[in-house]
Amino acid sequence: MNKNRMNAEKSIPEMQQIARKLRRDIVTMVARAGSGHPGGSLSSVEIVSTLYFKIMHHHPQDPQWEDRDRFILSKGHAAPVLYATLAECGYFPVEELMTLRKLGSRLQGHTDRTIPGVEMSAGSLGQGLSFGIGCALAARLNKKSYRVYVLMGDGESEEGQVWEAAMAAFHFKVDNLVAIVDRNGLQIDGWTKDVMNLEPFSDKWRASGWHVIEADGHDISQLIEAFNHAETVKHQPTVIIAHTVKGKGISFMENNADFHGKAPNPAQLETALKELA
Ligand SMILES: Cc1ncc(C[n+]2csc(CCOP(=O)(O)OP(=O)(O)O)c2C)c(N)n1
Repeated sequence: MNKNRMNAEKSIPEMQQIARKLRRDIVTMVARAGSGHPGGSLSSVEIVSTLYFKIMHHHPQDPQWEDRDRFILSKGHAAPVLYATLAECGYFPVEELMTLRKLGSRLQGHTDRTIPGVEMSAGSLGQGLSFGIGCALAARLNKKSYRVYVLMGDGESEEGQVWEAAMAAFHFKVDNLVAIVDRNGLQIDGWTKDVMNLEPFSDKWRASGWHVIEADGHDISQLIEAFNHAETVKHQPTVIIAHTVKGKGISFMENNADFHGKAPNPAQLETALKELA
């Protein structure tokens, strides 16, 4: 199989530059739209960009390439981070990002499969892991070697379906799938520990039969190591608990649940872009 890793030769400083650019795109497109989800998009920037630029095998010019690794954004409200990354890879023009949430635009507020590079229409939380297991089992049945990556939120992990899927992945020994939890500690209504405590979180995954890796979700080297390590784990699924900061990179958005689903106003956008310059 011809496995092409896009820009795999990029250095860590170059990856950090890409992450800054993606953050600028995210806040700008959400501000232009006047609505959207910046907080959980900003916390996932390194996770998503490391996958697309360093780990996954995919062809932006051929989004349906059947041997591509699959990325499933289960927390579909974080669409801006996926759109910005796909555009940066070349799936569609970067200028199109500014049509986010506009009438007639392909780039709806939550991910839609009609967008080149988007694998799953999402937005109703809790479904992506089940979908990903289906893709992973299909690879096994079809004797394909592609891998499946599912990104979930920690608030999303309060959904019962996530744990049904966790059981199924262990039962079927799904080792070509990696779940990543963006563990930013916040959800729509505040801290997860106050809304529905998830701890002992990693023990729950372990008890469900998963191999657990913890990493700093903003440290690209740690993420690369975690994804490479995951590839060596056989006969059981792997979860990477990525510790992140919601709103990462913009002082007034960091750890602020207010910016879960709110656009910055023009003055706030100016400040944000200065911080990300
Ligand atoms: C089934 C379902 N219930 C509720 C919502 C509304 N909702 C959208 S985002 C969100 C919070 C999600 O928190 P988390 O998964 O931690 O996302 P992140 O902080 O990473 O953005 C909620 C409750 C939804 N989209 N789907």
